[in-house]
Amino acid sequence: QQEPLSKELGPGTALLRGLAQDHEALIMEALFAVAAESPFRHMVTPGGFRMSVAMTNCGALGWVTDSKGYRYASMDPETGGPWPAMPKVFMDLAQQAATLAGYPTFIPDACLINRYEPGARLTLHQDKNENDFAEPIVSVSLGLPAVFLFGGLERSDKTIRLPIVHGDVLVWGGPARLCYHGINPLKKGSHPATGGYRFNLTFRKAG
Ligand code: MD5
Ligand code: FE
Repeated sequence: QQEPLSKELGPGTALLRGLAQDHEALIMEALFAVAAESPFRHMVTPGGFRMSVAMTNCGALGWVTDSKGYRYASMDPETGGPWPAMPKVFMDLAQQAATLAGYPTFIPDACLINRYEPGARLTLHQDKNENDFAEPIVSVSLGLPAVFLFGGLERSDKTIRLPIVHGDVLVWGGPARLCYHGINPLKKGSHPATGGYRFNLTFRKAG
């Protein structure tokens, strides 16, 4: 029996080590089905930088960035159609994690899927394109391990480094919801479930 509320990360968070492992095969199958419909792409930020992380989405809304800014959109700009539906195994896992963390009414309408290749990283940022910061974010890590950076409410606050591995699920709510965070450059490796990649699913209530 693990302690759901994370002491390392503080109030509002939960670190659920290995929660996604039981359903790993179904999750990977669903992830590849989503990517077959809305492929991974490297988006370009308003500042003109190509992101090293490749992204796609599923659910009613998807996070996008381009020359005009950062936002949630109901259509995939690459396909011109709606994002793929959220697979049931995704929704069930997100709600199970949120419930364990103390957010039993969480119903995500967006799942951003990040794909990291060796060297890919996410610099320190806040997630603030969602409408209601009282809603948590659930994050599921798959494949190669990574080092997660967790800071405070100011960019200059000190950060802690948290190693995260395949199957780990993190829940960010309450006072942690707007904390700065990032992912260190991915190290090269091979994982039985994902090959040379790390995938991360982030479930959000965006609208
Ligand atoms: C990742 N993704 O591993 C991370 C996991 C992103 C992103 O950061 O925006 O796609 S989500 C971690 C997260 C979300 C919301 C709040 C906090 C962390 N936090 O307070 O540290 O690809
Ligand atoms: Fe983020």
